Amino acid sequence: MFIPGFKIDDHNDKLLKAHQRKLKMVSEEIRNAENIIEKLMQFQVAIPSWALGTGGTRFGRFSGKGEPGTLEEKIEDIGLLHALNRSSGAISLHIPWDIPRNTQSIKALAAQLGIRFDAVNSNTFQDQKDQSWSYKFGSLHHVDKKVRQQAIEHNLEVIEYGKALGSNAITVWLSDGSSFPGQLNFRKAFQNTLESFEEIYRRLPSDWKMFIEYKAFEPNFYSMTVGDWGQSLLYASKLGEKAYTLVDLGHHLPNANIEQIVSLLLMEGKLGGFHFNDSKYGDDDLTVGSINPYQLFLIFYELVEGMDERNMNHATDLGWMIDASHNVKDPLEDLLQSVEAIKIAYAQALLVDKEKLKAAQQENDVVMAQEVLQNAFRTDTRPLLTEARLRAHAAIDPLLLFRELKVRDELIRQRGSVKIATGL
Ligand code: AOS
Ligand code: ZN
Ligand code: ZN
Repeated sequence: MFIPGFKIDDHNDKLLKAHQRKLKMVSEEIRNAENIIEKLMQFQVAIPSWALGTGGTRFGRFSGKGEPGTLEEKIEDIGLLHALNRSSGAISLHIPWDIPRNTQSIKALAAQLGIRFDAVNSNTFQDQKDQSWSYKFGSLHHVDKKVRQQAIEHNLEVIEYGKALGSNAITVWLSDGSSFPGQLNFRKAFQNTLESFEEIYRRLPSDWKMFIEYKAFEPNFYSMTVGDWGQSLLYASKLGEKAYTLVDLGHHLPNANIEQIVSLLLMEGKLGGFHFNDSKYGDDDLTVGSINPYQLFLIFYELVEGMDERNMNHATDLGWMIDASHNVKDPLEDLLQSVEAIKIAYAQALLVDKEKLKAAQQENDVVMAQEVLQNAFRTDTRPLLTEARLRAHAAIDPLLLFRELKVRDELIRQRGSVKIATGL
C-alpha cells in the first residue's frame, strides 16, 4: 500500500488553519523556533524491522493482522510511516530474520520510499535450524572455540549483507551470560568475548562502526557478559576507534541515571547509537515517552549538549533507532507515537537556555537550574514538529491520517489475517 500525495494534501488543508494558530503562539514564545524546525526536518529515526509485527511476551503472542510477511512488506510499512511523518527514513535489519533475497530490488524499493539502511543486527541469541552448534550457553563468550567461531562467522555474514545494502554499522547484542553463580569464570568469559569481537572488528569495513549493546539482565539472570555501559565501554575502548557503546533505554537496573551515562560516553567519544523505548520495570520495550517523558527529555538534553560540545551533527553522527514492540497496540500506530515522542523531546532539548543553565550551575543556583530545564520541558513543542512535517510534505497529524485512511484495514485486505512477521 502506498499513500498518494494528494491524500496528505487533503488532510493538511483541513487542519492547516488550526496548526497555523498554534504555531504563531509558540513561535512568539520561542527564540530559536526556525532553527528548531530546520533541525527537526533533518532528524530521522530508524525503525526496527522486528517491530512491525505484534510483539510477544514469554507467555504468548497475540498476532496482529495484516503483518508484513516479507522484507519487502516490512520496507513498505516503513514507507507508510515515512510518508506520514517524514521522520522515519531508515530501517534497522536483523539477520537472519531479514536476509535480503534480492539485494538490488530491496535497495530500489527502499530508495523509492526514501529509506536508508541503518545498523544491521546480528542474532546469536537464538539457534537457527541449520546451525551446527547451539548457543544455549552463549555465543561469542562460549567456552568452546568452535561455537565462538560459528558466532563470529555469523557476524561477518551480517556485515556482508549490510555492505550490499549500503548500511555502515553493525549492532551486536549478546544474550551471553550466566544464570547461576559458579556457571562462568567472568574473566574468561570477558576475554573470550573480546577475542571474538576482535576477529569481527578486524573485518569491519573502514567506514563502518561497531555498536556494542549492553543489557543488565535477561535472558540470563545472574550475570551478563556485556552487562552495563562500563563493560561495553571496556570492549569498545580495547577494540579501537570504530567501536562504540550503544545505549538501549530499557537495559539498565531500575532508577539508573541514563542521562549521566550518555553524557560521559559522549565526553569519551564512545557513544555510538541508541535504542529508544520506555519502561517501568525492565526491558519492557514500551512506546517511547509513554512512561517517563521527563527522563527522555533529560537524556536528550545531555545528547544535544554533549554533541554540541564535540561539534557533532545531531542528525547523522549517532545511530538513532527505536527498539520497542509489544502486544497490545497496532505496531504502526505505536511507532508513529514513538517517533513523535523522540522528536518532542529533541525539540524541548533544543529549547533549553544553555547560557542561563551554565550560569545557574556556576552560581550553585539549584532552583534556577531546575527552572531552566523544566521551562523547556513544559513548553509544547508539537506545533514545531507539525511545521517541520508540513514543510517536508508529511501529514499534520500522522496518527489521525493513518486512521482516516484505514491503513490497517487495507493491509489486512492485501495480506490477510494470519501472516506473522519475523521477530520475537
Ligand atoms: C535485546 O534485549 C536487545 O534490545 C536487542 O537490541 C535485540 O537485538 C532486539 O531487541 C531484537 O530482539
Ligand atoms: Zn535493543
Ligand atoms: Zn532490549
